Amino acid sequence: MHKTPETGYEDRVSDFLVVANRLPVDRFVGPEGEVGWRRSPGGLVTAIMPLMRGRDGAWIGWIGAADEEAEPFTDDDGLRLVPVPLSGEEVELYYEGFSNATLWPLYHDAIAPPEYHRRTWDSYVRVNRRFAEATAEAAARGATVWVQDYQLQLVPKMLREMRPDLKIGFFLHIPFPPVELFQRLPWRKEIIEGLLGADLVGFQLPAGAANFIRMARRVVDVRAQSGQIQFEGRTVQARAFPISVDVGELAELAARPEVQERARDIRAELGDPDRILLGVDRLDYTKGITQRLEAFGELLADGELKPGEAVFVQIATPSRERVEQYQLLKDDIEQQVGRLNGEFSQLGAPVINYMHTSYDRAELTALYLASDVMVVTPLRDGMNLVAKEYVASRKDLRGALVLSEFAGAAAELRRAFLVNPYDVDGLKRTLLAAIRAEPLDLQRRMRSMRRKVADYDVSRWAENFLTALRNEGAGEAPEEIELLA
Ligand code: ADQ
Repeated sequence: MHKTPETGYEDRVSDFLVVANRLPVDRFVGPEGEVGWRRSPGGLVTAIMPLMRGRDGAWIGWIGAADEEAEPFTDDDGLRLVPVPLSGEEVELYYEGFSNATLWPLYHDAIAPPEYHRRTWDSYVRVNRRFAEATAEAAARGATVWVQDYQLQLVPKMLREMRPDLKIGFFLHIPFPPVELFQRLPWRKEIIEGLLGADLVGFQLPAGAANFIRMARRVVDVRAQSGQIQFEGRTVQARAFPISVDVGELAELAARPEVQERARDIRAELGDPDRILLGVDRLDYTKGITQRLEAFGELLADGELKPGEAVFVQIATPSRERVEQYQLLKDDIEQQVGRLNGEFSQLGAPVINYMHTSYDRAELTALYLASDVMVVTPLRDGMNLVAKEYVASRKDLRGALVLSEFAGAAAELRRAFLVNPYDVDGLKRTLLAAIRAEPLDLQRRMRSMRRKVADYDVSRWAENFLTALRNEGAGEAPEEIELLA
């Protein structure tokens, strides 16, 4: 498709486009060998679908399988999907390499040492260009484009060069790190300039926006005030839009009799212990899984908790399994679980139930309802949706949330049992406090946290972002920026 001189971009149809590393669908092969696409569950697609209705929306992304080409297609809900192909080598270099072995650890305070390789960077540039080209091909004149996350930080600038008529927004789902860390990146200038190609750059927290503005001042010498950056004759806004969950969906699931029945069954299957502690995470070193299990193990070793009094259920979704740090972590957790169970379990009653698998939304909600203490202790996390999902599903006002101070969610969920996950003694004390809390105290805390989550769910998050992109305004300005600069 080429631009026709008289008409501009009339052969391109979509006026609202989401660009993300992955398409929100999974491929499946039916009983007759036929290939189909199933919508993959996820907050982002749920939030964005209503906004796509009534517009010619399109989603640009990778189909999740290497070396496979697929034509654009429309799914059963009328969403146009535009696949971007990746070769096996690009999956290794752009995705597993630069995105997940460089950017992911660097943006999470270098919890694991980030790797810097020119070869993976080159691939990141190439793949970002391919995403930008696919978007430029599909977007109607003056369309709104919303680019998602750290894998695609160069797309805004590339796309603006190809299509200056577009409105471009970018949202970063993970933290934007402090200058001291970000400046290690050999390609820091390219990334900052890539993001400055957008009209609006959104972050989970005001601190992320502030870090970004400080870094932009350093590397490209821009002027900035109250979240407005002047760059190359344009204004770029940098603001916080804390993401949330689909509160209605979770409330509906939690109210289903079969989900509540399943929650009771889960408790019975675990031997009806006094307290069930639950962790639900992607298997990732940022999530603090080993730290929380260590604290739990010490409580058993100290005799503060008796086996049978409390059971820990840890669910870890397989993730990035070909990246070395993730393989090491998986082995560490398996060893730790084996050691603690060997030491403290009684026959048929393990103290830790560890599941390395994914669950559907109904089963996950049943687990939330079955548990007494939800343990969310990341060492660093952009937001953490599990914490908000737990709150959204506990209409019964029961259950305690133990939450890391270093999760973005802690900025809103101030009535959780907040904890520094690096402090093993603090973690032990906080777990005990949550286990022993009075029902009335738990009710008060849960009521206050539920108000926060109900007031601002994922649809409002998406609407706020898009309104700010359209108008300017909305979102939270990075208030501390003037002091930090
Ligand atoms: P993630 O790091 O993936 O997200 P999180 O926010 O907790 O972390 O979202 C995980 C999602 O996966 C939740 O909806 C959860 O229910 C689901 N999930 C986790 N384990 C599961 C399992 N075993 N089975 C089924 N579902 C499971 C990134 C950032 C976060 C940010 C989000 C959204 O790292 O900080 O909150 O994006 O912006």
